[in-house]
Amino acid sequence: KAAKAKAAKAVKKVEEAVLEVREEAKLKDRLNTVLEYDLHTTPEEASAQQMYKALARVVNEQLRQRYIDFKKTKEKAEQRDDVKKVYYICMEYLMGQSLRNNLFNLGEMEEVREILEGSGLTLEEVFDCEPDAGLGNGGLGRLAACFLSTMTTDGYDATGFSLRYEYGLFKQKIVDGWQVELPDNWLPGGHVWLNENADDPFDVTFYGTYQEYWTEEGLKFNLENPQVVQAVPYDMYISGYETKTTNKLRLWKAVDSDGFDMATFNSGDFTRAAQKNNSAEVITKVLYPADNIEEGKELRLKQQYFMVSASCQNIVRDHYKIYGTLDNFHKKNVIHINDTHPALSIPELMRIFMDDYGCSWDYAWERVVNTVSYTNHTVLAEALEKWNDSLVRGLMPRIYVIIQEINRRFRDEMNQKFPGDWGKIDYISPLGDNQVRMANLAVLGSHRVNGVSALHSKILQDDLFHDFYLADPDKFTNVTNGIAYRRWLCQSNPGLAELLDETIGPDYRTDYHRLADFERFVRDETVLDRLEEIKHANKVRFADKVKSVQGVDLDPDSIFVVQAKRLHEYKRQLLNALRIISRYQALKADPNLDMRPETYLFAAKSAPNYYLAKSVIQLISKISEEIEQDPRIREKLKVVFLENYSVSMAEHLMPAADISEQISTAGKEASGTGNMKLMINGAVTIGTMDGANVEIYDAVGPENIFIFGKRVEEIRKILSEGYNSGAVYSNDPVLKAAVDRLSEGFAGMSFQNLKDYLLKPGYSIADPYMCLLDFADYCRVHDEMFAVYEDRRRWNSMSVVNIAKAYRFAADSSIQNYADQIWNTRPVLSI
Ligand code: GPQ
Repeated sequence: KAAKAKAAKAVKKVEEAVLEVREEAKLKDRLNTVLEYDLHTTPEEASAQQMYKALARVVNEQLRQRYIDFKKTKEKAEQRDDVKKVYYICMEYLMGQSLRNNLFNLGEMEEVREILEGSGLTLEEVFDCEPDAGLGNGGLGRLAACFLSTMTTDGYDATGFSLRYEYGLFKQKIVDGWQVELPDNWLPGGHVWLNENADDPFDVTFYGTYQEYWTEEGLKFNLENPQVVQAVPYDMYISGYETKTTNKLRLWKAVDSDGFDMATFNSGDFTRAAQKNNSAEVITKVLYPADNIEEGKELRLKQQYFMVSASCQNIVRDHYKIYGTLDNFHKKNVIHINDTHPALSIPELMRIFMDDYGCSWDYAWERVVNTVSYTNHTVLAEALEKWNDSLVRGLMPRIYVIIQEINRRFRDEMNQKFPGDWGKIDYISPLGDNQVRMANLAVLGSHRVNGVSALHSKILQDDLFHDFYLADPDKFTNVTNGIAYRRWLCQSNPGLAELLDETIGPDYRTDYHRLADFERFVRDETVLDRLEEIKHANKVRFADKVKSVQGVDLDPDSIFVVQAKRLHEYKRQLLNALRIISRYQALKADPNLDMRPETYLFAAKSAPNYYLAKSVIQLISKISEEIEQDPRIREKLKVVFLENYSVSMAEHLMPAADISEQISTAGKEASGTGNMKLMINGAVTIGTMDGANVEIYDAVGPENIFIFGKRVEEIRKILSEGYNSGAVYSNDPVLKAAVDRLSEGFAGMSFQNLKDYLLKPGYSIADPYMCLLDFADYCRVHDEMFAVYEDRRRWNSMSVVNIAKAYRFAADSSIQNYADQIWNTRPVLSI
């Protein structure tokens, strides 16, 4: 029996090897075929663009095949009671480029490199032809992308749902220091990865006149003259690393279901006929470019319901097709709503269960709540979604009625828990002050709620959702964010990945815990020297890139200080700028200051209507401009604003950073994930005790990170006593000089507005994010850090610890936590 099993295993191995050889052979042949028949060229004559297109088509086809194969594995798992389908719904998926990622995951990089040798093209040239799929703003959208990719590597049956925006996040141009937005028309190069499924659309219903009436069978309703919009799915296949697991991201496009309005056209009104078509299709025209802020616009609400309705209908239909019942719906499915943007999933699932499948309220509610879980990503008041009652009622009359019923039952239930405490009940209800409060809806309609770092989850329990927490403490948990390290380390920093292969062996690529083994080399001088060389080479490579896209020269022997993230008051790019100003003033006073040259790299997009954030960009640009005009100073101090920050720029930037700036006001950054990407690439953090910085501190220990600034409790106390930025300013001459310099300005432009912001109460208090309060400590710790940098041995050993301890921030760890604590599911395939 044993011999038989052994033989069978051997046969299977041979079969797999044969299959692999066949796939390889197929790759080259298929590529040649596509080049010849579709693009009318040859491998030798193809342009980089053509080569990209051809490769993308071949790889997409391969993934499609793998997706179909994986379906069989999933079907077998349908009988297992420890496996669920995971649906991750998110308004944003910041995928970046796909070709490199897919070739890397499929193990085809070397082969393609060889194929290209005959063509005179390099891999990089070909990869550069692909536009980023920029279907997200920042951390939230990139997290969704990292999670989907990691769930796939780790063998889960996972599907992402989002929108097929025709235009992703705007392209940023800096004109005279000011951010200007250009449309991101990504589909011409990006659509090769989108597989249209025109024969699997769903109808989404908006508006209409809603009426309820009684019959013998009970309460019925009628919806007259609604607008019906078709949701057409476009599937992007998601590869995992060294696995057969293949998942998909399903992106919905809005299409007018009546198509072209022939009646209007026949009556001679062509323009109106065409416009009608537009009115539906505008829903998926463009991504809202705001991060951590909600504007309450009707089109945005339309986008949310459109995504949610199509996705939920799809999920319920697929479940019913397999099982013929909804009894086990919550035992077989997980619906994860990423922030409150998809929170309408809760009433929409209720609607589908009751109206489409004839279920009772209680039957539906039990299943919906036990299927849905919710992640909160911010505590900023301006980001908490509150929709006008009348907007919701007008746009989705049936959904509004369901929310009213949810609200009524919830208030009843809370009155049992907190009898007569109407203030509290009012505060946590989904309806109140003529608004639909999406966070309350999300919490009460989910069986689990989590924050994205230990500190943030604690703030949710103590503060934002405190009353919910009192009512049901077990509902709340923490899952610290993580990153797809195969992308952010193995792919984007091949030099470091190679060093890790040599020192700790390649197992860390599939088992993130193994990365911790690298700490053994903390005092190994050969390894430390290698690390120094790798970082330097990455800086040279990045400098070349910046030279070619922006025409700016960077000195790879200077220290690279990086702050790359959305531009926000709470992230305090202004604090960084103030410190640079004081550095500049010190140098002006003494141009012979003995120091290693410093390069400050900023990369950030601002929401288009966020005037203050745009001013900060302009300040940074103008400081940069003025310094460039001074030959003595520019040798030592350089400030660069990197235009159009994107996933692919981040992939070049992270490996080149020496210092990671994570300087948000304590309590404001839910987690941060750039901090993790920089850390795993060997940068050392200077940061506040905020978000995941706290856990980075715990992981690396106080000797391997630079912490400054007031803690959450201190800030809370100062705020309650009344924060006076003016007093801080008057008592610190260095700070005062830097702030005063804002009025005089840089390169001929005054920034009095920013000085006013720091010193004069405007809409809120002066200096609401307390840049001035933390300034002195920030400068002190920064000086300390620069001094340590000069001890290259010590610095590189800090780098080793940061890389090794970054295993804690692998998305695999986050996903494991979601699976265990929230989803109660397991992989379909394990690696
Ligand atoms: N985040 Cl609410 C966003 O990127 N956009 C948003 O609209 C909201 C949150 C971020 C958050 O600011 C970071 O601290 C997190 O690391 C990130 O989400 C992922 O959780």
